[in-house]
Amino acid sequence: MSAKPGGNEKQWAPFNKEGEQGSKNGTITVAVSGNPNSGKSTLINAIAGTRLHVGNWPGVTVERREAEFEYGGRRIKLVDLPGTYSLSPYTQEETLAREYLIHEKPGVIIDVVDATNLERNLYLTIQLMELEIPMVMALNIYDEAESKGYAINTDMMEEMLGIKIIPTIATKKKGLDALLESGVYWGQIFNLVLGSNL
Ligand SMILES: Nc1nc2c(ncn2[C@@H]2O[C@H](COP(=O)(O)OP(=O)(O)OP(=O)(O)O)[C@@H](O)[C@H]2O)c(=O)[nH]1
Ligand SMILES: [Mg+2]
Repeated sequence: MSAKPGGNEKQWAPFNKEGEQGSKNGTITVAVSGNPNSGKSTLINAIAGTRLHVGNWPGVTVERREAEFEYGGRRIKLVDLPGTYSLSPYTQEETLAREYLIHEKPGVIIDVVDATNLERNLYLTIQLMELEIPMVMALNIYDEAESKGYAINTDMMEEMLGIKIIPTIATKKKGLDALLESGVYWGQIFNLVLGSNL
């Protein structure tokens, strides 16, 4: 996909307007969010491999993993958010995730959902959608959902939620290319809308 109207690089680079931080120096920041144990870290490890840096969130001992790399001609920065069931500011993890999403304004959210536990996971999904940041769902642990015989109608879910859903098996590196492609695509589309001040 070419998301570059009229050849004006400045106009389309994501979140280039003052104060918007989804993209710094042309880098698309992709926040990986989701419930504890949904497979966020496995997914980031599988995508980033040795490019992964592990540190801590400022001032706390909660682990922060991030990775920067080129993908499809764009520079991507993946950030692994602490696992949370909601964005209510009650636990340290929830506060960190919430503050990051609200103040750092990533260009895209990858919402990692445990396909074996949809009902519980979708609560956070709805809260994330309210932030109005472009979002793509990684319907992860899809192998277990299949082996348990769950019939998940992803087309219907996409229609109901209005977001792209990509089944993934992070442990087997399945679906990850489609996921990244989709994330970059939606980040760029959203920016086109912002860039044209609609
Ligand atoms: N079967 C299966 N297991 C998975 C998949 N993805 C992750 N797992 C397993 O799920 C468990 C949790 O994975 P993590 O990557 O640690 O989950 P997380 O979301 O980072 O967890 P927190 O950091 O605690 O929020 C691990 O045992 C993984 O091996 C998958 O697609 N299929
Ligand atoms: Mg983790």
